[in-house]
Amino acid sequence: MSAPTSTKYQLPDLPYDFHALEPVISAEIMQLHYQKHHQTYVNNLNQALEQYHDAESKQDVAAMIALQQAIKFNGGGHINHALFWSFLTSQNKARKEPQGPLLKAIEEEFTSFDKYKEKFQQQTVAIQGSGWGWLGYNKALKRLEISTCANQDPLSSKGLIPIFGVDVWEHAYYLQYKNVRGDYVKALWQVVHWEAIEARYQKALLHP
Ligand code: MN3
Repeated sequence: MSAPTSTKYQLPDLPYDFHALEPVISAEIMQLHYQKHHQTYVNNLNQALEQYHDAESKQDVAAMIALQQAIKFNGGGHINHALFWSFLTSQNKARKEPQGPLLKAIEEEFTSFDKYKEKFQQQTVAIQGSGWGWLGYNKALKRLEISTCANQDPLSSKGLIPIFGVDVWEHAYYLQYKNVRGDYVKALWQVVHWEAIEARYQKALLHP
């Protein structure tokens, strides 16, 4: 009898071509970011989980604890990037701003969509080192919040449901924007898939 096959995480399909986000994000960046960076998080997550299950089967709690950082980093990298691809779309499909309940909630929280963009940009550009800027939903307080996370920490580590987020690791923009993170974050609004993000917000409202 063969050993049970454990579930392996896999690189999700990219919902568009590598050049779909041009000229905002070059095909070269997309290809490297998706095929190399995201794939590496997936591979390392699977490897860490395999080692974790092995340690668990030996009741080696110390080894299990030692693996938690690798699971957080690579697991976070995997789920953050899977979300990030879904937040973006080609310029001809991207809307300038959200509509409906999400727009209303943004206006209630930040006065206007422009004020939200300004605040989000400010906080996201100011992240020291590598990390992510997020718009999250606080289920307990029933409100939207801007938040930032270091490294690949997932937004769930702050108790928020991710609605929208931007990867500001240098690998996400350096080949095109060099060290000017602000230009990258500002340009990215042109390829935001608000329709998908509105759907995430609606789902978050229903989230148990
Ligand atoms: Mn990245």
